[in-house]
Amino acid sequence: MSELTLLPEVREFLNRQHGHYINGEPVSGTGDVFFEVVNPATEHVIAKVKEGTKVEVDAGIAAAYTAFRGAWATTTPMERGNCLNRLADLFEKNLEELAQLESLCSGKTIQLSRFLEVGSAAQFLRYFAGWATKISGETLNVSLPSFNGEQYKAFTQREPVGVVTGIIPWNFSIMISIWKLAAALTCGCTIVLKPSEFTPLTMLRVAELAKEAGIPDGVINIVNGGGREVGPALISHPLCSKVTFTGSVPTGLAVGRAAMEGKLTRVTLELGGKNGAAFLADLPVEKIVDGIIEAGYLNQGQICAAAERFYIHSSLIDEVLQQLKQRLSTFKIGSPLDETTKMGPLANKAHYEKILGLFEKARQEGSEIIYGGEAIVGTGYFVPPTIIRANSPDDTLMKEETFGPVGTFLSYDDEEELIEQMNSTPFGLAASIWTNDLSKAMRMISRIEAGTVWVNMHTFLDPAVPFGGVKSSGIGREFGSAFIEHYTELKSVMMRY
Ligand code: TXE
Repeated sequence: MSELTLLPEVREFLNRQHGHYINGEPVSGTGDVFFEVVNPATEHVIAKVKEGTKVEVDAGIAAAYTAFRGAWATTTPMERGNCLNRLADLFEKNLEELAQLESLCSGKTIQLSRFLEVGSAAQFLRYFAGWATKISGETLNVSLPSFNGEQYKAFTQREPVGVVTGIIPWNFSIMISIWKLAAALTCGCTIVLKPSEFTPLTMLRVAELAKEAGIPDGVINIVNGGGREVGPALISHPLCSKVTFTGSVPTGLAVGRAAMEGKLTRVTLELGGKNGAAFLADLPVEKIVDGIIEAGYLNQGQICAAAERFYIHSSLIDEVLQQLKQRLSTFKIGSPLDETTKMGPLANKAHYEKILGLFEKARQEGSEIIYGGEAIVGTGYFVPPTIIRANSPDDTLMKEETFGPVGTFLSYDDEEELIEQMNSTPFGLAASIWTNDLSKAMRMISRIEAGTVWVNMHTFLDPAVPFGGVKSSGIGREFGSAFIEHYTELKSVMMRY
C-alpha cells in the first residue's frame, strides 16, 4: 500500500500564511518569530506559523471577554448546544481534511487521526451539546427562625466562570482542544486556546469551521505561542478566569502555580504520570499480549493515559515477553499517510531525542532491552516499539514517564506485592487490572490509587465517564457531569418575603 494523495484543500491550507485566529478572523500577528511545523515522518518543514506576542494575547482575551459579556451571554443554552452539534457535523463533513492535516503535523497514523482526533472529537462535541440545556442549580430548604411570619426561599444557580485559557499539548491537538472548548462553551464561557508550538496548525482550521457552524465571533480564539511568553501571559491576564491544561507534570506544576499566584485563578490540570497495568495469572498469554499492546503502544505510546509499567505474574512473564516480542516485530512502521501503517514516527525531534536518551539510560542501568531500544536509522523520528525488562522498581524506566512506545516490565508473585508496586509512584492518572476473576478485580479497584481504573481494557475514554488524575497527576475532572463544577461558579440566593 502506498501513501494517500493529499486533498487539494490540505495543500491549499498548508500554503497559507499562518498566525492566530481572533474574534472570528485569521490574524497574522505582530511578532517576527515563526514556528516551523515539521512533518516528523519526513523532517520537512510543511508550514510556518507566527509566534504570538502580548498584542495577540491581549486581543484574544479581549475578544473572548466581549463575547462572554455579549453574543455568547445572549445565546440560549439550546442554541449553544446546537452550535456544538453543527460543529460536530462539520467535523464529519471535513473529516479527511482535518485528519490529513493532523497526521502531517503530528505523525499520527491516518487511521488514528480519522478515528480519534476527528471522529471521537465529534462525539465529544455532541455529548457536551446535550449538557447545554441541563446545567442548573437547586432549590434549598431554609431553617432560619420566623418571628413575624416571614418566610424564606433559597436556590443556587450555576454561572459561567468567564474567559477560559486552554493550554494544549501536541499529542492530540484537536481532540484535547475540543474537550476544553466544548466544556467551556456548554457552560456559557468563552475560550482562548494555545496549541502546542509543535502542532500550531490544525486548530486554526477548526476555528474556521466553528465560524461556519454559527459560533459567534470571539467565542473561540486561537493564540499561537510557546511556554515562555504566550502561555504565562494568557494565564496571568486579569480577564482570564480559568485555566485548563493538559501536558507534562513539570509544566503542569508551573501552570498551576502561576494561576494560583496571581489571583487564585481556577485551574484544572490533567497531567501524565507513569500508569500501571496489572495482569493476573488466570489469563491466557495471548490475551495478556493483546492487552499490553492496547495499553502501551497506541499512537506510539504518546497518550497520557497509556500504560508504561506492566506487572506480569512470575509464572508467565518469560512466555508473555517472548510472544509480545514476536507480535511487535510484525508491526508495520512507516508513513502515517499509508493506511496500512501501524506505527508512525514520534511527534517531534525534542521528544525523539528524549526517548533515545531514556534508551541509553536503560542500557547504563543494566535493564534488559528485549526488543527495540534504538533509533530506526533513516529519515524521520522513528523508533521501534520497545520492551524493557526492569531489574527492580527503582530502574529509571519504571519511574519516569517516557511518553513513547516503551513498555517496562516487572514480575510479581502475590497480589499484595502487586498492589504495592502499582501504587509505588507519585502519579495516579490511570491504571488497569486484567483478569477473568471479577471478585479479585472488584477488591483491587478500591485499593488502586488512580483517577481511572479500567478492567480488561485500557486507554479508551468515553465522554460520559469523568477523567482526571489523583496524586501528582492533576487536579479536577473532565467529562461526565464533573466538568460543570470546574467551568461554573455556584451562586447562592436567599430571599425573605
Ligand atoms: O510538554 P509541556 P512538551 C511530556 C512528554 C514530552 C514532554 C515535553 O514526555 O516529551 O512532556 O513536551 C505549554 N506556561 N508530555 O514540552 O511542557 C506548551 O507550550 C504556560 C506528556 O510539549 O507539558 C504546550 O502548549 N504554558 C503530556 C503545553 O504547555 C506552558 C503531553 C504542554 O507542554 C508553559 C505532552 C508555561 N510555563 C507532553 N510551558 C501528557 N502526559 O499528557 C509550556 N507550556
